[in-house]
Amino acid sequence: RQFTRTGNTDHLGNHKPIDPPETRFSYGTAGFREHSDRMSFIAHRVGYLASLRARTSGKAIGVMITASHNPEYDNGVKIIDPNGEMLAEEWEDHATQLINAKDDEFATGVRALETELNDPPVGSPSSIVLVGRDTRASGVHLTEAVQEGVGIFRTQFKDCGLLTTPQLHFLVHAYNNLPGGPPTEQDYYNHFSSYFKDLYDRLSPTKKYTTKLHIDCANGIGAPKMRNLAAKLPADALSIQFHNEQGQLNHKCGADFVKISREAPAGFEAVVANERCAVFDGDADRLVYFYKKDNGQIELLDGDKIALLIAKFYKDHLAELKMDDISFAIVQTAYANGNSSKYMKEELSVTPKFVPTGVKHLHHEASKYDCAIYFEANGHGTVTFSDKFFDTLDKRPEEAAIRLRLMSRVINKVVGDAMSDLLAVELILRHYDWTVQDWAAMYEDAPSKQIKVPVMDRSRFRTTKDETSLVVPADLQDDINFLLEKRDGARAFVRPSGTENIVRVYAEAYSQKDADELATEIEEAVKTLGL
Ligand code: G16
Repeated sequence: RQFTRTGNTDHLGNHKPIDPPETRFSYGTAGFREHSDRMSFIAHRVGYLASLRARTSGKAIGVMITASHNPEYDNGVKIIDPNGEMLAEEWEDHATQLINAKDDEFATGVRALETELNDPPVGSPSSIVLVGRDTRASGVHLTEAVQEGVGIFRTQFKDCGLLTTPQLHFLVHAYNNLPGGPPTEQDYYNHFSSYFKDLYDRLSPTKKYTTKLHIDCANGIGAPKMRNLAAKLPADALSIQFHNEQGQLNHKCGADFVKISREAPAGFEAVVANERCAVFDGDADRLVYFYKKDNGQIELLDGDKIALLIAKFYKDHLAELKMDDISFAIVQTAYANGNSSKYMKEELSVTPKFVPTGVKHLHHEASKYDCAIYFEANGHGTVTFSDKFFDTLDKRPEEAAIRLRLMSRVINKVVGDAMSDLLAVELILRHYDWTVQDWAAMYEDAPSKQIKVPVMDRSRFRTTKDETSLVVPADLQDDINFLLEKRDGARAFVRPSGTENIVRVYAEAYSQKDADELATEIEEAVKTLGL
């Protein structure tokens, strides 16, 4: 078993050298993500890099082994920084350099990096790499590859086993920031369930909100972990029916499937119209909701709708408490539905900030405010808070301040977390005594269509910084502009994915027919290029 570019061994023991040898890898939207048979040498080098990050910070660092919403045969690795957030950008550059080194350049690359970082101490008791993995079959083998990489400079290593991605973020944050011994998975359940219970106990009885909830677990790690969490919630708070706990990961189910296809997941055939359904993705860091309508179609409540529900709760409370000196923001990406941004401006008086795709960009922007809600339309998101936010709230005795404080603990502030976001959504619906239909009625989505177009080399597509226009291929952008000129008020863009070998086509128009046609015409234009 080897973990080099030329001696790359997959989890079945097959020798799969990287071919062609000059293949370049980049730390994409969410770390390195590839077919799992190419991941071993990457995981090994990321293990080393994480240990270096742990040594330079003298803290715990996380390595999560997951390809999240991608198919089962893919896998990936991403590094979690000491505060539980995404890896700092300069370290992404170190990672890209190191992973792309040829085998005979690796040792020199390591030496150069050690020198650049002033030879950080070896063997510090506080430096440790915590590794978690989702349910993919290749995860165990990749954990071993990370362990060997961490071992190069004898840094401590802890295999935390099967976890959701946000659970590992939580553990890393807790390890470095909270008193007490090393945190455990149980601490995660205790934390979120106890704040949920405290807030739940303060809410009035409901007339319209019902406790019945279906959850699509995407056949992933969210299934056992949500069961663990649910077992600790007050018995009468939620009556959950679990679906898709054991089958093929993300196959015809999960948040990405439901968001893009706008169909109910497999396994929901018997669910009746109008019942509230929540959907996780493979590693439970995304959440969307839907319900079946009487006509058999689904009404999707995606990340934008979740953002607005949470934003309404925060805005209402901040207004009631007259906390005018708290800076507040909502952060979105180009995929946000136009009507969600319009609602924010017109109904909540908040002009959304736009950043490129990727939680790291949203989180970074959100952190500039005392309280900021960020969500990608695909269901990734959370709320961030400053110390000032909590300090101000701590001094306020009013019921609204207590509710806001508790809600802000129910939310996993370091990263988007399907399980904690679900608890927040359920409490907010209960607070307003809303049905899922009331929530959906906040605004009507502008008709939109997203298509994934497989390509041979997605690096042949490059966009402007705001991702709404292609720099190359320029001809394709000309074609898109031409198609847009024919449709008043429409918008569309093409962007290469950072997680799959596809480009994403997004189109929005006045009617669904127009949005569908526009997206299909752009899809054809992409395919014609044959890139
Ligand atoms: C990851 C990122 C998200 C991003 C998504 C899709 O999600 O964490 O921020 O929106 O990929 O990215 P792209 O459009 O570049 O493929 P996940 O759930 O796959 O980890």
